[in-house]
Parts: sequence; C-alpha cells; structure tokens
Amino acid sequence: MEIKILQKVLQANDALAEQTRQYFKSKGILVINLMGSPGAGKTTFISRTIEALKGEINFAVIEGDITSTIDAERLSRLGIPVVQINTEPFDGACHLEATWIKDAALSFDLQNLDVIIIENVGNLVCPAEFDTGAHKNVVILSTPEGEDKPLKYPLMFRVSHAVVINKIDLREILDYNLEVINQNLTTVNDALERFILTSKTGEGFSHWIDWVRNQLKIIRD
Ligand SMILES: Nc1nc2c(ncn2[C@@H]2O[C@H](COP(=O)(O)OP(=O)(O)OP(=O)(O)O)[C@@H](O)[C@H]2O)c(=O)[nH]1
Ligand SMILES: [Mg+2]
Repeated sequence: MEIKILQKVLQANDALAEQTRQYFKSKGILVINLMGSPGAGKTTFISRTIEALKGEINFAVIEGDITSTIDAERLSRLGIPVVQINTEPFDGACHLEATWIKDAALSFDLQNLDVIIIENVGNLVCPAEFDTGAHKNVVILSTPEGEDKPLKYPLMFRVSHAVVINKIDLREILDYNLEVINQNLTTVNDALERFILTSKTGEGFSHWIDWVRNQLKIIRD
C-alpha cells in the first residue's frame, strides 16, 4: 500500500516536471539542477559561473535548503534574482519537488532571463529521486569526498548529464586519484560530461562555461 502511494506521488511529480521542462524551453530559458553533498562547493561554483558570464547571460537562482537563507543572501549580492525554498515546513525534505520549482521559477521576470540554476538540498541521495523539471542535471563532487562516491550513490550519477569534480586545488594534499574517479564515473555512467576545476579560483572553468553557452543555444534551437 505504501509503495503504491509513493509511486503516485512520484508519477505526479514527473508529469509536472515534464510540463515545466517544456514550458521553459518554449520561453528559451535553460534550467540547470545542481546537486551535490553539503559543502561540495555548490554555492561557490554557482557564484563563479554567474560572474564568468556577467553581461552575456542573465541568471536567476532557486536555492534549496532545509532551513536558513545563508546561500540565497550570498548569491543576491551578485545582483541577480534569487528565491529561497526552505523544506522545513515540508517535513524537512532532503530534495526539491517539481511543484516548488515551478512556483519559484514563475516568480522571476522571465522576459529578462536566460538561465535558472537550482541549488538542490545538499546530499547525494534524495535529489536524484525527484525530477525537478530542469533540462540538465549536474552533480558536483569535491575531492575531499573521495573517489568512490559514484559507486556508493550510483543513482545520482545515472540521472546526471554532467559531473563537476571540484576543489581540484586540494588534489595533492588529499592524494586524490583522477584515474580512479574517472574509472568509477565510467562504470556508472560513461555518457557523463566531465569538468575538473577549482571554484575557489576559477581555474579550469572555461570548458564548463562553454558547456553552459552551448546548452543555452541547444534549448533555443
Ligand atoms: N579549496 C577549495 N575550497 C572550495 C572550493 N569550492 C568551494 N570551496 C570551499 O568549500 C566550502 C563550502 O563551499 P560552499 O560553496 O558553501 O558549498 P555548498 O555545496 O554550497 O554547501 P551547502 O550549501 O552548505 O551544502 C567553503 O569554505 C568554500 O570556500 C574549491 O574549489 N577549492
Ligand atoms: Mg550552498
């Protein structure tokens, strides 16, 4: 019985997510859902991306956290529209659902918008189970988390279109093995687009920035 109820919830979420995806495509707006562990560097990465494309691409951000507006305040300082979703009233959900994303996204001035980035709630489990309606799912993995995460949390890496290996500046001190992480990513999903960078300094960002430009072009074709 419980399984049936959960399936119903997921089906309703998926249907709304698909509608949202089509709606934003029709408006020429790219929606990117960024997922990753707490502290992987999601907010720093978003901030760096927005700064790199300032004057070229207009961004808005949907911030997902169980509680607090810390990240939303950080990103608002970039002069972009930000909406915070706190999941505390929804049993402290560890993911974002399509209905919340739709409402948040529709609150933006869509005329002056190119890309919406969703910073999902920090963890590698629940966000992978709920389609947000984004066009692209991106998972950010930082070097201190180790090379084994794709094998331990495979769903996250299967539902993602791209993976960002962040904090590569810490590679030597952590003895981080790029060959091993690449092998583990290939085992789980060899179609994943891969970016290796340091959000703190912006090193290695050009490939990622080109990808964002290209995805926006694809949405508008
Ligand atoms: N050395 C290093 N530190 C980084 C890098 N990117 C982010 N950090 C640091 O990692 C810490 C967490 O970064 P955040 O951007 O807040 O991470 P987050 O994933 O948004 O965290 P939550 O929203 O709390 O889940 C901060 O102290 C950042 O300065 C990086 O590329 N290298
Ligand atoms: Mg954050």
